[in-house]
Order: sequence, then C-alpha cells, then structure tokens
Amino acid sequence: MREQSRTDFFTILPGEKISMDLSTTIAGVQFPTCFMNASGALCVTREELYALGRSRAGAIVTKSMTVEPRAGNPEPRYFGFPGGSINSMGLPNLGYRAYAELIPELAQFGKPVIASIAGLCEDDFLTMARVIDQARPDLIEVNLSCPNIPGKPQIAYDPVDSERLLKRLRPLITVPMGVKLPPYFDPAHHVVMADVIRRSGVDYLNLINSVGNGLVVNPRQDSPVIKPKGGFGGLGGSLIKPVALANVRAFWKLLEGRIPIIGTGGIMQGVDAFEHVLCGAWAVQVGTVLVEEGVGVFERLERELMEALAMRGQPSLHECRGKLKEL
Ligand code: RRO
Repeated sequence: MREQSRTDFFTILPGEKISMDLSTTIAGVQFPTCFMNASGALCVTREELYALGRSRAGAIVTKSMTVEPRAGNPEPRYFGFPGGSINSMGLPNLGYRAYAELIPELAQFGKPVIASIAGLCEDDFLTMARVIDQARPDLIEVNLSCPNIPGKPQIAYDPVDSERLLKRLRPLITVPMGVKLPPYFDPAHHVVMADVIRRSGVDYLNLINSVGNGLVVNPRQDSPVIKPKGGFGGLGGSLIKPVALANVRAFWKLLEGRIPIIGTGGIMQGVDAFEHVLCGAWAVQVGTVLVEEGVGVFERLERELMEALAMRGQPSLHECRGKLKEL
C-alpha cells in the first residue's frame, strides 16, 4: 500500500477560511506580508505605485530608476507565453528626481517602500543614492543585473566592479541596502559573489533578476517576439524557477542564513513561494504573474500560500525558512 503522505491528514474544506501570519522582517524592516512586486512589474508611474499601495502587496517596489527619465527600448519589448515571459524594457522610468518626490507620498500606504536604483555608470549610482536616501525609502535596492541595455554588461557578472561600486555606495546610504543579483550558473561564481556581498556591507539580497539574453522565436513569422537587441531579452516566469531556487539555496548556504534573501523568479502560485522559503527566502517578489494578472494576484497568492502551509501542518512561514531536506 502507498505510504500515506503527510498532506493527507490536513484537509482544507472548500470555502474554509484559514488565516496565518505571512508577515516578515528584512534588515529590521517589517513587511505585512511576504509577497511584493518585483521591480519593473507595474511600478513605473505614480498611478501604478499607488495601485500597489492600495493592493495586498506587502511592499511597494519602484521600477529601477536612472539619473535621467527614459522612454526605454522600442516596442514590442515584453512578451508573455505559457512557460513565462521575455522582456527588453530598457529601463523606462521617470528619473530619480521624480521618484525622490514620490517616495514620501507612498509612506501613506503603511507598508515598506523599496527604491531600486540602476545607474548607467558607476557615478550615476552615487548621485542617485545621495538624493534617494534623503527621501527616506525603507530600503534601497541596488540593481546590478539589468540585462537589457545595449552595450552595457550586467555589473554583477564582474565581481571586482561590483565590490568597488558597493563599497563606494555603502557610506552614502543610511537605510538598509540590498542588491539585486542576476542568476549564476556555476557554484564557483556563487562563492566569489558571496564573498563580495560579505565584504560590502550588504543588508539583504534579491535573487534573481531575469535570466538574461534569452531568445524566443515566433516560427509563424520567422522572427523574434520582441524587437530590441535582435530579440534577446530577460526571461521570467515558471521556466526560471529552478534557476531562482538554486541561487536562493546557494547564497543561503554560503551566507549561513545571516543575510536575508528576497526570492524572485518563477512564482506563479502560492506553492512556488513556499519552495522559495524552503530554499531560504524571507520574502518573495512576483514579476511575470503580476504583469499577466494585475494587482489582484497578491490576494490569490496569499491564500494559496496559507493553504500550502496548512496542508503541511506548518504553523508559520519562518519555521520553514531554509528547511529544505536533503535526500
Ligand atoms: O528595464 C529592463 O529592461 C529590465 C531591468 Br532594469 C531589469 O533589471 N531586469 C529586467 O528583466 N528588465
């Protein structure tokens, strides 16, 4: 006879309401729930940021900002398909001065505000950090991993450049400083970057940015599905979940659970968030599913995560963190 699985003992009846604490704390900042938008997804304009504020999202994360406002790359520049998405947005944003004005307004929603910065050169990061810090977001996230600017490599694939930049930024930022990293595909790279992170005063990690420079082809038109960079763009959604989980797990182990991690990549359902937490995430961000479904997605994800926890007899998110078993 089949061994009865643990989940068989916990049945949730249709319509049954379960309530569980999904709040989390990162670098001393409290988040009412662990779900939030990934930078880039529905967070460029004032209207979008306000909609996140009114939603069930546990935080408001801004689009990565640059010194000057940007229209971004030519369209089409986002394409969703059954396994995920590809984008080459090219940093469309209002420019850091506009976000410096908006950030204090966003405090009214009573949830943390994360300001994401992405310079086109090293000095841009420093210029923005000084001013954005004065606007008092709850955290500042340094995006070292935008894959979509023609001619600009992803900074975090160069550990020397990354360390120099982070060490120059650190003294300018008085709120917790996070770093958004790209996926790494070899344990040797995880080791090198974990050392950089340890030495640079980083308060939290966001893992991972989109998987850069994929190519999705439309065979009916003999063409790529997006226009910029010959169709090359960052992949997101279900297809990148294993890569995201591997990066969360690798950094959790290397940093011994001492630096909080926001898990990003492939979260379409509550159980995907549970997997991120098992691998070592404190909170999770959603990009593709938010773009596809809108801000109502946060309510669904919360309910599904509570169900996933209840079915496993898990009383809280925190007790599962990092507890992935080895076979
Ligand atoms: O704007 C973008 O093209 C973009 C950015 Br900044 C990023 O960090 N990640 C991504 O997939 N797209």
